[in-house]
Amino acid sequence: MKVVHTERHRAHDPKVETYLGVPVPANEVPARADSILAALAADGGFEVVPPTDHGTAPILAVHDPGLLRFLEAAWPEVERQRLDREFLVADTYPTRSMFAGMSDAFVAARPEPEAIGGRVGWWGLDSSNPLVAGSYDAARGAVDVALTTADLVISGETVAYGLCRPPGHHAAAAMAGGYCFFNNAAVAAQSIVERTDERVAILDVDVHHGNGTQQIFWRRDDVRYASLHSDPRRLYPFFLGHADEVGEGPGLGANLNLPQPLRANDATYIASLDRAIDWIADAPGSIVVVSLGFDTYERDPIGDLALTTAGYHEMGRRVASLGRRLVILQEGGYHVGDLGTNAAAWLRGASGLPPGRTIPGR
Ligand code: SP5
Ligand code: ZN
Repeated sequence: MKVVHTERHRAHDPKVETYLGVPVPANEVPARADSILAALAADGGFEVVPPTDHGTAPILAVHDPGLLRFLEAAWPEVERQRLDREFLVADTYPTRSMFAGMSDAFVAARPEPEAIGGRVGWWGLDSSNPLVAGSYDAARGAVDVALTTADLVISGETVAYGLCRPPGHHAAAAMAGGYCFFNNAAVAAQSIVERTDERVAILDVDVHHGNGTQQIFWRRDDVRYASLHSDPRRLYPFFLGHADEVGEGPGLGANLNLPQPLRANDATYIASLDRAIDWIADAPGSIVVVSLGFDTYERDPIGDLALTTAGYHEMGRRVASLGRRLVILQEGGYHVGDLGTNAAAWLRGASGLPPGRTIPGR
C-alpha cells in the first residue's frame, strides 16, 4: 500500500495545550507520525511517497478564505506584536448566546475583529488547539497529503493511506479547532467529487465526532457523512454529534451519527460499523474517504472507548469488504506507543492481509 507522508508536519510542534485552563502536555505531537511510520516500515508492506503541491484552490473549495488568511497571518502577527508566548489560543469566543434575539442576517453581518485576540476566537472552536510558529505550513502539508492520496486512488490504486498531521475533521468551513486547521478529508472528498463526478462517502471512525466535516456537507447529498464516536454528552466536541443530526435541505438523510456508549468494546463498535458500512453501500459511488482515528483505543489518554489492536484489524477488513476504493486519511489517536501498531493492523486488514507479526502478544 502507498503511504503519503511529508516531514512538513514537524513544523507543528506544540509542547503544551490547555485543559480547562490548565497547561498540560500537548497530545497532537510529531511523535505520533514517527510511531506510525516506524510500524509501517517494520511491516515492510508499505511504500512511502511524498505529496505534491496542490496550492490553495482545493482548500478554498470547502473553506472560507478568511480562515486561510487568518491561519497564514496569525503567527507573523504574534511576532510583529512581540507577544512573548510559545502558542496562541483565544480568550474570547463569539458564543451563540452573545447574539440571542438578533436576526440571522444581522449576526452574519458582524465584522471580523481586527485585533489578534478577537480574530483567534472568531476563527476558533476551542482553547485546547494551540497554534504555533509552523502550524500553518504543517496544515498546508497535511492537505497536500490528503489530496495526493486522493490522486493515487483516482488514478487507479484501490487503496492508499495519507498520514495527515495535523488532523482535520473538527475544522469547519470557517473554523479551526480540536487540533485541526484545515479539513483534510473534506478537501479530499470535494476534490474527488469535482474530478470524478461521482458521489463520495466519508466514514469517520475517530473517537470524536467530526463536526467540521458534518458542517461542510450538511446541506449536500453528493457527499454523505457517517461517523462513529463517543456520545457528545460525554466527550468533545460536545455540541454536535447526536444521532438526530441527519442533514437538512438537499442533504437531509445524508448524515449518519452513531454515538457509542462509554468503554464500547470491539463487538459493540463493530456492530455500529456494520450499520455505517451498509448505509454507505446503499448509495452510489466507488470511492470512500476514511477519517481514521485511533483515539477509540482502550489505552488512549483522551478517548473513552475500549477498542483493541485486533479490533482495528477487523475494522479495516470490514471497511475493505465494501468493495470500494479507499482514501484513508489519518485523524486522531494519542497513545503514541501503540499508535503505529494499531495503524499497521487497520491498514493490513484493509489490504486483505492477516494481522501480522506487528501485533504484540498482549
Ligand atoms: C482530531 C482529534 O482527535 N481531536 C481531538 C480534540 C480534543 N480536544 C479536547 C482535548 C481535551 C483533552 N483533555 C485531556 C484530559 C484527560 N482527562
Ligand atoms: Zn479524535
